[in-house]
Amino acid sequence: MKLRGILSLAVLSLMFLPIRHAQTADTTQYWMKIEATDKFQRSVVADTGVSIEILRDDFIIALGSQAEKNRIEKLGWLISSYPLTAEMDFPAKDAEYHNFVEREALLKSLNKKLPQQTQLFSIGKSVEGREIQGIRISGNLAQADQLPALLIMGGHHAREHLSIETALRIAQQLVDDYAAGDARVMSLVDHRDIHIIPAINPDGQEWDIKDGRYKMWRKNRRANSNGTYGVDLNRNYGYQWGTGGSSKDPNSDTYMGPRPFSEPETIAVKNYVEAHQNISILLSLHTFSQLILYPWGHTYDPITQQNDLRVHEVMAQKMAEWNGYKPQQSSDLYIASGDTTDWSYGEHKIISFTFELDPANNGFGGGGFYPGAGVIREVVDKNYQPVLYLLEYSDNPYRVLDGGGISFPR
Ligand code: 0X9
Ligand code: ZN
Repeated sequence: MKLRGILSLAVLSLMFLPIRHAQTADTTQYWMKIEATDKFQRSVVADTGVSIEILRDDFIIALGSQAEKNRIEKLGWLISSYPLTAEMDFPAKDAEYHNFVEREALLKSLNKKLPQQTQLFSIGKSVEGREIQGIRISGNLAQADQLPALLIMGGHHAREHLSIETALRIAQQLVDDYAAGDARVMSLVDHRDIHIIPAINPDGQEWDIKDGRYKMWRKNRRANSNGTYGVDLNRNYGYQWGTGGSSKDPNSDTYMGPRPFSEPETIAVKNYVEAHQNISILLSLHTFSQLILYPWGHTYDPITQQNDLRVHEVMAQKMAEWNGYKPQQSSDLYIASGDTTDWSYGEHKIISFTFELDPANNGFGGGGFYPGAGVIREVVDKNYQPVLYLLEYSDNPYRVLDGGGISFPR
């Protein structure tokens, strides 16, 4: 989604290689090339209900239904469109990604490796009844609620498999480094309470890889009242819900749901966060575009509280030194309401970031969401230092400013 210059038409046509139908059998989705050059125009486009997938200097690429395509056409901004029809398959090299069962096994093995410092948990069940599993890592589990806490989540969006894998592998790295006696990691783990929930949307993840074929699925697997499937979990959180950049249409990829926190997955996150008042920093992993985003996302206005704004800015800037991503306010991308971090900051004043991980752009055939297993190691490595940095400052994120501020846990 980054501004990367103009692609040639030949390259563009490759980006529209046919991909399997993203919705139910009777609902065609369309790739659309749309004229939109700044955040204001992108927000108007996002408001139609399409999901914006790629940004270029003078156009964007979005995915949406027939009705949404009509709306874009009415704006006079539709350059071209292609139906999303056939199947998209990827080579067996992607077997390195962990599916639901493999993830459960890996988490169990981490717990076995470090039984005194790790605990497995579930925050609740998904629409289809899968456990939304996590791992808690702390040198003092018995009194972890008294320690400063960091929450890392991945997999709100089904097709963003790399966000799940990165969260999982960061947990693995922490456990391995602790077990190997790494001094910095031991000291951080001993004095912190780390919560990692790799896959918030396990149904979507499993659906997207069913039969060994990627389906470009984004939402959860809620059976909507009109026969379509899915609510966009990153539009379903309850802070300024439904105030822009999300859709009321159940067929839309950015469907906000019938009410805030209508979904078991988002309510589970809400309950978990509210049960752990020591969480001072939250990191929500998504893909792709190489961005570090911070609130607000529902408005172009910056955070009013100056020290909160500065903490987000300074931390984002610092983390960018390691992962090379671009730090910016969420709405600089486009306005979207009901996302995780607007809620966690807006409702709970938790310092909150969304990372849009690799790759930088889509490449060919929708590869942005499916970059292959070859990128996993590099992406985990470049994001490990940012995570250690967040852990370091989770006792009092305001320490990154000169003046200090409130300390955690509150
Ligand atoms: O649209 C989203 O939910 C996120 N991008 S993604 O490609 N992973 O779907 C970005 C959310 C950033 N928040 C706002 N712009 N409000
Ligand atoms: Zn996402």
